[in-house]
Amino acid sequence: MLRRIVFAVIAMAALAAQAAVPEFHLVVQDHKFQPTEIQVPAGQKFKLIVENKDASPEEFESAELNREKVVVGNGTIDIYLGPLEPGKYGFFGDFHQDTAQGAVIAK
Ligand SMILES: [Cu+2]
Repeated sequence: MLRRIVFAVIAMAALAAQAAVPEFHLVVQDHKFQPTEIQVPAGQKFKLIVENKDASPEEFESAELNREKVVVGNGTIDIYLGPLEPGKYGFFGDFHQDTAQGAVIAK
């Protein structure tokens, strides 16, 4: 019983820690990212919420951010990033590289 309570407290603490992370929204529509540039605070963890409004899947990919994550059609994913040094970090949609291009700008 005590163990169960301890787990519950840890789970709540983890949720509270996640809630404190600033969130930024990125939409995929017509195989493009909106917005194409996202400004985030440097030196801080943050959450990128990627919502795919297209019916087809897309993959958020960035060598500079060391991430590669599929978001299914009409799906949403969370990507935890940072802390980042100030600078510009390009990303792209691996399934539609011609049109899906963007960058995270850490300041
Ligand atoms: Cu890929």
